Amino acid sequence: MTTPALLPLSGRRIPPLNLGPPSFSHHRATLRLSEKFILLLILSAFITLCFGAFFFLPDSSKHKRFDLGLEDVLIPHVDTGKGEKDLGGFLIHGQGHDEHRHREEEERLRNKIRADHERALEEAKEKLKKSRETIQAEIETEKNKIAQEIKKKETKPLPPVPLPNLIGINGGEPEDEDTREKREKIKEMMKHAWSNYRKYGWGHNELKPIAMKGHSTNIFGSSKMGATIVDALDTLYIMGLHEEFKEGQEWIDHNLDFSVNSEVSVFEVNIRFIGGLLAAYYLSGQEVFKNKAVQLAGKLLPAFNTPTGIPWAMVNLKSGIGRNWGWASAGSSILAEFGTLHMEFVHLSYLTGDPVYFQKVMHIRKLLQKMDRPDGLYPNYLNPKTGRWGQHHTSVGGLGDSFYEYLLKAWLMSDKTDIEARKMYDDAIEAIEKHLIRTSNGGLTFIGEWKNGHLERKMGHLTCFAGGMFALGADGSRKDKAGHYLQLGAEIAHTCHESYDRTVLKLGPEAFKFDGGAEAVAVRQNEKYYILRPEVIETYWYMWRFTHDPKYRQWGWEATEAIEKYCRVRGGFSGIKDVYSSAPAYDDVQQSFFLAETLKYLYLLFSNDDLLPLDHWVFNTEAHPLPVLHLANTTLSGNLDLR
Ligand code: DMJ
Repeated sequence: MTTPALLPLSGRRIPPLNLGPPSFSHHRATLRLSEKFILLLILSAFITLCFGAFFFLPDSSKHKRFDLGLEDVLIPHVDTGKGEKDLGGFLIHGQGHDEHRHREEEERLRNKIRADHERALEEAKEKLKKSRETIQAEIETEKNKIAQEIKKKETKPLPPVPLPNLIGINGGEPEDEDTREKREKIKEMMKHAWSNYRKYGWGHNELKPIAMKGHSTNIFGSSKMGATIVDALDTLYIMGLHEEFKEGQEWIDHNLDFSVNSEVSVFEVNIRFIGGLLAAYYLSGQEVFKNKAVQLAGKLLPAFNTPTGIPWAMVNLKSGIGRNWGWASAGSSILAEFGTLHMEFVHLSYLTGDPVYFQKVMHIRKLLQKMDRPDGLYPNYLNPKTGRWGQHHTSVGGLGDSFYEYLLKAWLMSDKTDIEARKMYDDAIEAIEKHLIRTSNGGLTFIGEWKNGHLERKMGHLTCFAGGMFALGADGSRKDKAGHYLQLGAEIAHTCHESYDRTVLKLGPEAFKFDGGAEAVAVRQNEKYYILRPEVIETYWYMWRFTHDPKYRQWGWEATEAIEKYCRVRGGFSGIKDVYSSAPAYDDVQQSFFLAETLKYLYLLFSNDDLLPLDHWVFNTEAHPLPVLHLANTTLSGNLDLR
């Protein structure tokens, strides 16, 4: 919007009407714009009045009137030092000067005032001639400009941080033809999943591959946050799918916005979005990912405003109001949710130099350390108001799983200096082995669920990740029990493979029993589904890395073929409702973790070990690789000295 030239005498434009500080709300900005029009009209009227007065007042009072009126409003007081006033290049002299020159000057002055006045009126008329739509569009543009300025001011530049050792971010090409072909096939599956999401679900959180449209669940809130894009980025990167990676980057740069009135799961957003963005940043070095991760983390912080500092399960990104899931025991927060923040939050403090993230997760750890644990086990539920445990249920599967994983990984990502985390992991695993791990009648090792002192002989697909965790934690274990833990990992991998092998489709059910004659099979109808989960393949991959036993690649390939045969549809990949049925129904969801985890672990299983080596990278629970940080002390002080 242009401002009419209100410059009657001084030749100096009156500056455009001040729009106020950019922190004013958009609403205020709209009002200011309307005020501008009103002011414009008042000023025009005022000039007309003065102009008229100039002609009708007696001669002697003209200059005086001029001084008192227009000068005060429009003319800067510039003292020339010669008893004269410089009025925009017109010198008005005192009495006794030549009458003729005086008239001429007066005439010129009058003409100038008239011309300026007419121009101002013309411009004002032009403005008022504009249609309502044009004016509204101009107001919108102005509002957007202000919003952009506010945004710019809010995004403080982050301090430059030396990148940790980033070894093996591409490569891994296998020598033998057969493995290379398998790896290529998995890459092709990734392309199929991505291109269909690109075509039918772009910007939505997930894809419905049968209906060929976008999909979402309540964990992502009510907004389109492109969960699949963020979750898939690092898989695209390591597969060398750089075009697709760029597409994702552009979407994130232009569309990923966290100022939305949407209630999201703190845990899911942390592992998928913050984890995904951080991994994409480390792999590609593109600042946009780091900035978005930090913006989002800021939106999660209000979730920690509870009487204990144990975060709520959900937070509204706009209002910062948090709450817990209605189904969780007596308003509790969930162990696997508030206990799966450490890796990402330590990286956030590392990248920003702001200890707040580190302090939040260390506070949780301190609180847990102080609490009594029934039978040495961590219950799945903790009330964030009272700081007391809810129901005494313990699981290495759903509701508990990644809490244990993150204790181990906190130690690994600190270059094994966070010995406090390692101790907590060792203690927890010892109690789990004692109370939850058993051998079935058929000789299968399984991890059951502990419910108020009773062991339920049921294992979830989610629990199968623990095979990989035991193998990963073998090195550095207490009393030199590395061999034992590697063996335990192998046994869990075997059991989970059995759970796949004993189905019709060779894909594993959601949960399987070791009870009443059942051996690694689902009994209840609502536990027979497979939703493209990664945990079994994740364990095959870790076991492959630590043993190079070819059976892990063989099992991984069986799963790949089954996914290709039964889950692949024209519009992507779908979960299936019953792995024991030869004519399964589709659930019509392509989960974002299929691209983030399942396909990534498969690709790594058929790659050489130099791709993302485990002594330099630690994978978060959503398979997003984060580099090991060589930190002095991240354990006890609460003052993070990261550099
Ligand atoms: C993933 O989102 C993560 O692995 C999480 O820790 C639990 N499981 C799902 C996939 O099954």
